[in-house]
Amino acid sequence: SVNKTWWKEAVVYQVYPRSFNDSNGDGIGDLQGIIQKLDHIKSLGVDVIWLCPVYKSPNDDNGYDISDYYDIMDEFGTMEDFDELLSGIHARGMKLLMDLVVNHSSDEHAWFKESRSSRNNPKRDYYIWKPGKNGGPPNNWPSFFSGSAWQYAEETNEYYLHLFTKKQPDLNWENPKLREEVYQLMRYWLDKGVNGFRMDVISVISKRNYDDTPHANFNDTIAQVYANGPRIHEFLKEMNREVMSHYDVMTVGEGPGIDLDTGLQYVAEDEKELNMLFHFGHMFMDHGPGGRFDPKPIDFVEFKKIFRLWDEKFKNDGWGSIFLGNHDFQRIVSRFGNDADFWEESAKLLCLMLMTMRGTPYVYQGDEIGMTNVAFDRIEDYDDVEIMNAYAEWKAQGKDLDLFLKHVHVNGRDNARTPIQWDATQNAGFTSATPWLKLNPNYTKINVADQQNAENSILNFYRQMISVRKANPSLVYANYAVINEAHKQVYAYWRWDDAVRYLILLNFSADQQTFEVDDRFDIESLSLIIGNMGAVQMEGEKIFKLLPWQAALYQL
Ligand code: ISL
Ligand code: CA
Repeated sequence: SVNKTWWKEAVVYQVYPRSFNDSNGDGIGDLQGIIQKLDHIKSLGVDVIWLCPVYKSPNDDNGYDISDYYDIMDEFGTMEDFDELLSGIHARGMKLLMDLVVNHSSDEHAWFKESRSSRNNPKRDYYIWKPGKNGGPPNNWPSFFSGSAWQYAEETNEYYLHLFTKKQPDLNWENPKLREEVYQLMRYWLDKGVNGFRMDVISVISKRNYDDTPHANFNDTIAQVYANGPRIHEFLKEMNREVMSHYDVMTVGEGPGIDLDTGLQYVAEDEKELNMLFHFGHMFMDHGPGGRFDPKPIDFVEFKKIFRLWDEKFKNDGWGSIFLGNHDFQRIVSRFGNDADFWEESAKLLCLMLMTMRGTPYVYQGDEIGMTNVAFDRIEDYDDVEIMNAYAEWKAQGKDLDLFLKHVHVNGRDNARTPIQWDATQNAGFTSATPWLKLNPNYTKINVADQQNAENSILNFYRQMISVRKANPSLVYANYAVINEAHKQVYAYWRWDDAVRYLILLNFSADQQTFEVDDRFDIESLSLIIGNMGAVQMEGEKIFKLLPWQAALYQL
């Protein structure tokens, strides 16, 4: 929308602590490790750090299963370390966004231990308990991470709901006491000085009736049964009134099943719920009906269309976020770029796209040096619970396990979770011990130290591109219009406001492309602001000849 605020103008950097930097030689990234690298993050020019969960957790889903919301995970350090991290971030003029995971807790949380102990425990109703049906679970709901979403608990002869793993029981948002507990823990962190929250699977906290899902396709079950439940907006308004409205903070909602019809209501300014959303259309477009382990090719024209439709949705109200990857998906250069023949060029092109769209850009750790997907040849080398559960399911069903491993190479979440490649020394400078997840063996070629010294590196391109965004605030708010959306290889768009006009050209292909711009604006006087290989050659008044993976930002 037109109202200007700091979080619209911010560039966010996402840290996945387990894989960032190990300070104490146990093979696991930790808070002191992040503190040691704050100058690296600051050097990018970003404003906000989003820290994936660091709360106390038995780590069934790497911190997305929280056993104490008021404490730090042992492996990551102590509350003193956290306070030091927060003040180190603030001292450098940056802000900190915490991950808020309150659709579910860990089954090792004290609330759940009480809840499962007896049917009349005062905490019973903090979770969702139902009697079984015909000797089985209460309904046919599937979990995100394979199998039924219900787990039987002997103590009380009932089932509890877990949309994710069975160690992630869903919290019961219908219970006002539970909601007050959530608001209280949010205030605890905000009172410490954190600057906002990224809200994990916030789209699924309000449950519908517990009828069977009629859908065979899991994505339909998410969209029509799990997401956008009847009280979701009531809960978010209450949360905003009780908590966020008392602080100058930013919130970004995450969640599958939020689509173009339902998205605006979460972030429209008058609704007073959240500030912005991650939209996921482009993140699921290469998942077949069987989900991420059923890959299909990306439809590039559809990719452009998704960004256009969301931009239209938020142009007068609400706000979007611009991201191409995170800890749940592939490496962006392997997925949307070309990590074989045009690794450097395409990584820079994706950066140029991120920093020239309308919305708040998010950079995931390691993308600033073009880290790539990894292909371990043994399933034992993987760690992610989503991969391991799906593997067990394929095995039980007698399906082709070599094929499964191939799908993991393409789409597994561990692609984005291999440790950050700081330098070319043993273990990439990430740890002095055996890392919790193997490094990508290409760390001798792709690492921060080398790129630090190379003027034209991907790393230095990220720094330049972020400073270009800062120097051109119109890139944050200006109008956006895609040019020739039907073109199968080139993504081109105009950005403009009363003061300034921009043209962005991105060749998403390994071939040279001839591209004609439309005549929305006269392009007689073009000046190149930045490109990944200089200015684009012209062949006529409005015709550009783009080299493979060439990207350029012009001012008119
Ligand atoms: O990647 C997905 C499915 O294959 C997504 O649907 C993803 O699981 C979903 O967006 C929720 O992700 C978030 O919550 C999960 C956690 O495992 C992810 O890491 C987190 O980003 C449960 O807390
Ligand atoms: Ca450590």
